[in-house]
Amino acid sequence: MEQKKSLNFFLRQKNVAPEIRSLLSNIARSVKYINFSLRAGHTGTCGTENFSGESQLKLDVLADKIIATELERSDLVSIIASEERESVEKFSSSRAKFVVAYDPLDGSSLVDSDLAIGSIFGIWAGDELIGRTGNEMEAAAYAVYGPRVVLVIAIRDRGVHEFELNDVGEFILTQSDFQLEKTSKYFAPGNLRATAINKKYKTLVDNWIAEKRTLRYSGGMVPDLHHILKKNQGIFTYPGCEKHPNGKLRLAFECAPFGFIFAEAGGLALDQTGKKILDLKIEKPHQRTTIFIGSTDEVKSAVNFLKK
Ligand code: AHM
Ligand code: MG
Repeated sequence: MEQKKSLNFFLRQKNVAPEIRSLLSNIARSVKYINFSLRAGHTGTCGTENFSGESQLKLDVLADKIIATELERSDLVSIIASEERESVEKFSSSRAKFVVAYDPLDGSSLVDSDLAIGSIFGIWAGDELIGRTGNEMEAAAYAVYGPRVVLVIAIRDRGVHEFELNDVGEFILTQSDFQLEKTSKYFAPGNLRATAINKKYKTLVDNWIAEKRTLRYSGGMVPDLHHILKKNQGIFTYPGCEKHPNGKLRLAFECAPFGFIFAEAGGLALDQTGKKILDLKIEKPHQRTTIFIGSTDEVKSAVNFLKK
């Protein structure tokens, strides 16, 4: 019988540096606690709004606290930036080596309808987030809270791997070394309201429909992108519109971590102008960017089509 590999065992086998392993195990613990809170039904709104003016769920606030606590406890983190916090927060630790940017509960408006949601993490060495790019990341990860709870981890030059939370609270390897094909039959078109004005975006989506491609779109970036990795192919798009030329999604908390994960899996992430997401400089924590991400040829051809 094949041996079950725990997260830490697998990372050791992959020769991942002890400090990154240790940090990832704190992140895994926070995912476990967030999952407990979700299952315990800590839903409902707080009556407060986050920095971006979005109404906060009790779970948004709780998930943010759980992650911040685990990161501080790791004693390895100098700075955190969270989608639920206006500015970055400094921790005082003599061992501090990493910056972590995270979206504690992405897609939390989907909780009440029981759709899958997730958490996203980006990890940089050092003690500064502003001025950094996704290219400089050491690792990135996301969790999906769906029928299964999985943690997907990408480490620089060591691939992308999936671990599932089992009944006794351990993360066990379920798939290693994700690799994306260059073309795809799946499409996940975000911000379709942009088609009302952007006729090229409308034609792009119409073409995918005419080609009898398969729509897979849940409204949650994490499960939508996880679908692409699991099927080894797909494209997710979130262009801008007149009112929001840079779209909705955040560079530091959402797009750079996923750009890193997809690059490690042989995929690509570009913004609407054709710049690599991994090359974009983080100028402020809540900076937004458009994103086209997934199978390399699909991403290039979609962005080229919109630019024509
Ligand atoms: P959130 O971080 O406030 O939850 O928003 C991010 C989510 C993504 O998961 C998803 O792709 C996107 O918002 C969908 O947004 P919309 O339906 O507003 O176009
Ligand atoms: Mg989000």
